[in-house]
Amino acid sequence: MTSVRTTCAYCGVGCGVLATPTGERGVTIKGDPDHPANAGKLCSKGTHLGETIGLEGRLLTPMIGQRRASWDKALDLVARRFRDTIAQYGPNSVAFYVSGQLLTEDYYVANKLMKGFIGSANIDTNSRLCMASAVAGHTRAFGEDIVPAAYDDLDVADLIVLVGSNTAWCHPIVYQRIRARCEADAKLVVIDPRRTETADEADLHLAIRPGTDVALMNGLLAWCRDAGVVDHDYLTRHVATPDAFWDQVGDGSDLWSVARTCDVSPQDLRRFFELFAATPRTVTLFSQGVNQSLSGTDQVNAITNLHLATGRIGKPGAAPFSITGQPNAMGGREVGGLASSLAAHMDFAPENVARVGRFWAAPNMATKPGLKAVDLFRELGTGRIKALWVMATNPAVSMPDAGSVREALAACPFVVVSDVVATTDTSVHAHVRLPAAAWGEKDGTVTNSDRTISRQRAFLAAPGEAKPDWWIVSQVGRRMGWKSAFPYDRPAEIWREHCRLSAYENNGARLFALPGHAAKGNAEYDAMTPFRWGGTPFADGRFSTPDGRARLIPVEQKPVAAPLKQWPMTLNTGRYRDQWHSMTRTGLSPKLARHREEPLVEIHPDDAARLGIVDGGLARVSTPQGDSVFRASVAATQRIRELFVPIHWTDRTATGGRAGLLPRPLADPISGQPGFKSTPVRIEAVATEWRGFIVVRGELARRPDCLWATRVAVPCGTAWDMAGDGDAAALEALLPKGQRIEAIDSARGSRRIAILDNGRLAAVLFVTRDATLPPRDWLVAQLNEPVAAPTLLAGRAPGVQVDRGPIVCACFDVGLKTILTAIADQHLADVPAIGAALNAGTNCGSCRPALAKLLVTQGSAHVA
Ligand SMILES: Nc1nc2c(c(=O)[nH]1)N[C@H]1C(S)=C(S)[C@@H](COP(=O)(O)OP(=O)(O)OC[C@H]3O[C@@H](n4cnc5c(=O)[nH]c(N)nc54)[C@H](O)[C@@H]3O)O[C@H]1N2
Ligand SMILES: Nc1nc2c(c(=O)[nH]1)N[C@H]1C(S)=C(S)[C@@H](COP(=O)(O)OP(=O)(O)OC[C@H]3O[C@@H](n4cnc5c(=O)[nH]c(N)nc54)[C@H](O)[C@@H]3O)O[C@H]1N2
Ligand code: SF4
Ligand SMILES: [Mo]
Repeated sequence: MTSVRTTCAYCGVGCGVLATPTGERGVTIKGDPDHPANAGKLCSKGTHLGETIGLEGRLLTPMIGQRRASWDKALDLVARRFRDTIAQYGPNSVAFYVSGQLLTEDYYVANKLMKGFIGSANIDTNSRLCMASAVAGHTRAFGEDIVPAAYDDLDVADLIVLVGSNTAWCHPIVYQRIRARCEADAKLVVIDPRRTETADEADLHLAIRPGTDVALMNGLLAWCRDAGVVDHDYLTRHVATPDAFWDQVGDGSDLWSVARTCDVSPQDLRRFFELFAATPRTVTLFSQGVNQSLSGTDQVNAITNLHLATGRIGKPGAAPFSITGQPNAMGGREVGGLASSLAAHMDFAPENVARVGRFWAAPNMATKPGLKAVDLFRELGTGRIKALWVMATNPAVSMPDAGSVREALAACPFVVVSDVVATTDTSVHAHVRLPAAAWGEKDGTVTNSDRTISRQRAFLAAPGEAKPDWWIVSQVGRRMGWKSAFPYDRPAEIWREHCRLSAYENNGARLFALPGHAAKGNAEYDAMTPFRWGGTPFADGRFSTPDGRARLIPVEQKPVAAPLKQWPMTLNTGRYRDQWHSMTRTGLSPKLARHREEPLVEIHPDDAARLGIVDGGLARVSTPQGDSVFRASVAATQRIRELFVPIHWTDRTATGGRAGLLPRPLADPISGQPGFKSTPVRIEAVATEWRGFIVVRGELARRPDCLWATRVAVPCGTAWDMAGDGDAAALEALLPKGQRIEAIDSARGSRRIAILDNGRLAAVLFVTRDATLPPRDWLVAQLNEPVAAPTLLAGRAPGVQVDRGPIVCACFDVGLKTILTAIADQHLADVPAIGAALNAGTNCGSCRPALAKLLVTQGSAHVA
C-alpha cells in the first residue's frame, strides 16, 4: 500500500503524517520527514493516531431523534426548520457554533451560509474559548490578526519565554525544538503558576500568582526603558505611542512591588528582567495561561508592547508568538469563523460588508458582529436563539458553566449536531444528528500555528453514510434556496473561492492573501505541499493599520481579588499530555490512557493536610456554578490555595471529573474569551466505603452508577475504576451474561466475580472495603487469552509478580517502577541512558521531561 501524506488530527503544531493503510480500517502512522513543522517527529498523541480510527461509537447514519433517517430527509428537515425559524423570528434567532477542528473548506462554507445568506453573524467557534484574546490583541497592536512568528524563529532565538504554556504536554514537537535550541545555547524561562514538566526543565521558572501577567510584563517594560533597551528609533518610525503611555507603565526600579503583586522572589524577577533586557533575539511564546483570562486581551498586548518597544519583531529569532491550540484554529481565523470577524481578515466595516457581499453575490449580508460563544449560549438559555447547529465541538463539556449550557441545549426547540461519534454530552440534546466524515476520511486544508497551510488527505473510505462537513453545510444551503451559491462538488472548488476572496480588492491592506493559489487546478490542489503565507510579517516595519504603524496599547494590572470567604481557593483548568479535549478520539487508545488514567485535582500538600484530603482519596470541588468529584493528587507543584483539574472527562467517561461545570460564564470584555484559568472555588474530602474495578471485553452497556467511576481504555476492552458508599452489589447487574465464578469475603467486604464466555474471560468485578486490590494489568491481559487462567480471582498469574507501576513511556509501555529500578540498579545518569537500557523516550519523546524529572528525584533519593 502507498503512504498518504496528511497532517495530524490534534494540535496546532500541525505535524505532517505519513499514513499507510494496512487493510480495512488499519493504518500505520509515521511522521512525515518532509513536513516543515515536524521533520518526521510525532508526539505520543500523533504516534497513536492509528489506535483511534476504529468504528466503535461512530455515528454512521443521519438520525432524527432516535430514528435512522435518510440524508434527504434529515437535510430537508434542517433546511426547513432553519428557514421557518428565520421567517418567523428573523435571522438572528438562529446560530451556528463551529470549531477549530473543521477544515478550512468546511469553515468557509459555514461562514458564507450564515453571514452572507442567512444574514446574521451568529456563527461563533470554540476558538472563542481558545484564541479570541490573541486575535483581539493582534488586531489592536498590528491592525490585523497576524502571528508574526514562525517555528524557524525558535531555532535562532537566544531566549525563549513561555508564558502560560505547558508546551511539553500541549505542543510537544515545538517543545522538542525549543529543547534542542536550549541544549545548544539559548535560555528558557517559564511563567506559569504551576510547576509543570515544561517549567521543570527551564533555566528559570516564575510561579506567578495567577492573573498577574500584566504587572509582570509592565514591570519588565519599565525595566527595559530604564536599562536603555527600548528601541526609540523603531518606535519613532513604525509605532504609534499614545500620550502618557510610558507614565502608566510604572517605575522600572520598583522591582519589589512587582514581585509582591506577582508573588515571586525579587531575585528571580531581576534575573528574568536582566536576561530579557540583554537578549535581542527573544521569542515570547504564549498560550492559554494568557488568553483564557478576564484580562486576556490586555495580557496579550502587554506582550506585544514589550516586543514592539524593543523592536523585537519582524526579525529572525525575535517575535511574540501566540501558539494555537487546535489543528485549524488559524484556518478558522482566515475564513472569519468568529462572530466578530467577517471573512478573509476583514471586519464589519461597511466597505468590507459591501465588498464581501459583492464577491459572494450575497442577498442578505450580515452588517454587524454576531453573538460570541458565552453570549450565544446565554441567549440560547433565554430562548432568543431558537435553532442551533453545532459542528465538531462539544459545548456541553467545554463551555464555562457547562451545566447551564446543557439546560439551554435541552430547552432549545431545534438543535442539530454534526459529529463523528454517535453520542456526546452535547448530541444527547440534538433533534437531528448528522454523521461527519472523520480525520483520515476527509480532504481539505489546515493552517498551523506558524501560518503553514497543509493538506489533510483521506486514506480511508468514509464509513456508513458519513459525509464531509463542507458537503453537509452546502446541501443545507442549497435546500434553503441558495443553489448557485453552494454548488461545490469537491473541497478544491471551495479552496479556490477562499483564495480569490482573500485577494479580492486587496491592494495590500490585508496581509492575508493567497492570490497565486486561486488558480490551482484539482490535481495541483491534491498535490499541494505545505507552504507558509505572509513571509516574515512586518519585516519592513509596515503594519496593517491605516497609517501603517503598530500600536502600543496602554494596559493596566487589575487589582488581584482577595479570596472570598465561601470560595477561598482558585481553580485552574487545563490539559493532560496524552488526552485531547473531550476524549472522543484519544479515549479510544489504551496506550494513551496509561499516562493519566483518571481526572485528578492537584492540591498543595499544606492545603491537603489542612483539609484532610489524602493522595488518592476523593475530593469534591465546588463553585457557585456547580460541583464535581475528582481523585486528589497531593502535589508540591501547585501553589498554595490553588487547584488544578483536567478538562477531558465527560458524562460518557466518568461520573465526576467535570471541569466544565465549574468556571463562571464570564469573559474578557474585549475578546469575549472566558477566564477558564481562575475561578473562586472550595474543596472538601469525600469519604467512600469501598473501591473496586470492572474489566470487560468491549464496553459496558452503561456507566456504573456510583460515587466515582472512570472509564479507562484497555487492550480489547474497557476498565472502570470505581469507589462509592453503600452496597456495591448493584454493580453486578452491569456484568455481561455467562458462566460466573466468584469469591466473597464478607468480613472484609470483598467481592471478586469473573464471567466466562466459552471458557474465555469476558469480565471481572473486584470490590473491597478494607483489603488491597491487585493491579488490574494482569486481568486486562487475560481478556486476550483463549482460555481463562485458574488464578483469575486472585487477580494474578501463578508465581512471582512484577508490578511495573504507572506507564511513563506510552510508546514502549515502560512503567515507573521499571524505570526507577533501572536507574538505581544500572546507575543510569541521563535520559539517553534510560533510552539505551529500556527504549523509554526513544520514539516520540513526549515522556522525556518526565524521565528527566525521575532522574532528579531518584538522584536525590540516593543522596538521602
Ligand atoms: N495533550 C494535549 N495537547 C493539546 C490539547 C489537549 O487537549 N491535549 N489541546 C490543544 C488546545 S485546543 C490548546 S488551546 C492548547 C493549550 O495549550 P496550553 O495553553 O499550553 O495548555 P493549558 O493546560 O490549557 O494551560 C497552559 C498553562 O497556563 C497556566 N496558567 C494558568 N493561569 C495562568 C496565569 O494567570 N498566568 C500564566 N502565565 N499562566 C497561567 C496553567 O497553569 C497551564 O499550565 O493545547 C493544545 N494541545
Ligand atoms: N475549563 C476549561 N474549559 C475549556 C478549556 C480549558 O482550558 N478549561 N479550553 C477550551 C479550549 S482552548 C478548547 S479548544 C475547547 C475544546 O473543546 P471542544 O471543541 O468541545 O472539544 P472536542 O472534544 O475537541 O470536541 C470536538 C468534537 O468534534 C468531533 N469531531 C472530530 N472531528 C470531526 C469532524 O471532522 N467533523 C465533525 N463534525 N466533528 C468532528 C469530536 O468527536 C468531538 O465531539 O475547550 C475549551 N474549554
Ligand atoms: S505535536 Fe503531537 S499532537 Fe501536535 S500535531 Fe504534532 S504529533 Fe500531533
Ligand atoms: Mo484550544
